[in-house]
Amino acid sequence: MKNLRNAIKNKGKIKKITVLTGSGISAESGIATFRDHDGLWETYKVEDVATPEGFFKNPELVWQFYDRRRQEIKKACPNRGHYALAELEEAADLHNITFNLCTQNIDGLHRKAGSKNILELHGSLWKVICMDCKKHSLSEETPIKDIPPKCSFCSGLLRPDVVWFGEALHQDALEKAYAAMECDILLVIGTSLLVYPVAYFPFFALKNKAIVAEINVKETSCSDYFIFVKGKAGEILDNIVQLIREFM
Ligand code: BV8
Ligand code: ZN
Repeated sequence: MKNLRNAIKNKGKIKKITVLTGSGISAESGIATFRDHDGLWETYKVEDVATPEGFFKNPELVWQFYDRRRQEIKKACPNRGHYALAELEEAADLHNITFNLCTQNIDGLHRKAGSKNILELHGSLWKVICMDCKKHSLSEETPIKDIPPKCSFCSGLLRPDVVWFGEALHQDALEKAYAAMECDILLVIGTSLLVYPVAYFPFFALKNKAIVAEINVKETSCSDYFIFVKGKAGEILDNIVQLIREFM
């Protein structure tokens, strides 16, 4: 924390703060991450449940995978880490500091905790798209009665409105995310930084002379490039937010 304090002290006026989160921030809410020892990719093969080819081959299996996550997430509550970020956004707003929260998570817990300016880079578990009429809609039925679910307008097959491997992120989300990386402070929280193009983002921030602090329970392959703060998001984010507020 001392390195972070010194970096912020020497930074001068803070005008823009960005946060980038991954599944680790929801771990203390009881939601499985992807690549930890008990992660989702231990039980399911990525190509079967998180690619368009997998969905085309077996939409039922893919919907069972997402329905199981919806059931888990429906029962989950935001943890102190989510709330700390919502409080940081509030404090930033009060001090006319621009705040962006970019998340790879699709669980909706940041919104539940009160965060407002959220960019869901990989989509949302609670939104669906019809493969036929392309209608986008909200879908909160949990558990899903008829798997795979059909469109109530044209009875076409519905898919989760998430970005699978091999699918491009939505252009506007990408543009907004790159713009958000031009900031004074970037907090990278609970992500292994193994998925692209999101894994590039902290390096864009570095190039823009941002202070990049990585909060994680263990070092990642990128930790040497950032100010690494070891700890659980739900336990240390309050202190980090407190530290940043001192310099607002
Ligand atoms: C694309 C779906 C191109 C929704 C997900 C270079 C450039 C571009 C693409 C690629 C590239 N190289 C390779 C690719 C292809 C691929 C890719 O990145 N592959 C990787 C595996 C090598 N990328 C893509 O396919 C992307 N698409 O670029 O398309 C294109 C362009 C034009 C036209 C067509 C195509 C799409 C990537 C998105 C894939 N979808 N999810 C869902 O089901 O959730 S990715 C999936 O991984 C999730 O979204 C997840 O958020 C994301 C990242 O995982 P993490 O969140 O980091 O989770 P993980 O378990 O890995 O780590 C958890 C961390 O938390 C750990 O570090 C742990 O220590 C920590 N932690 C645990 N507990 C705590 C904690 N930290 C703090 N506190 C705690 N308590
Ligand atoms: Zn339809």
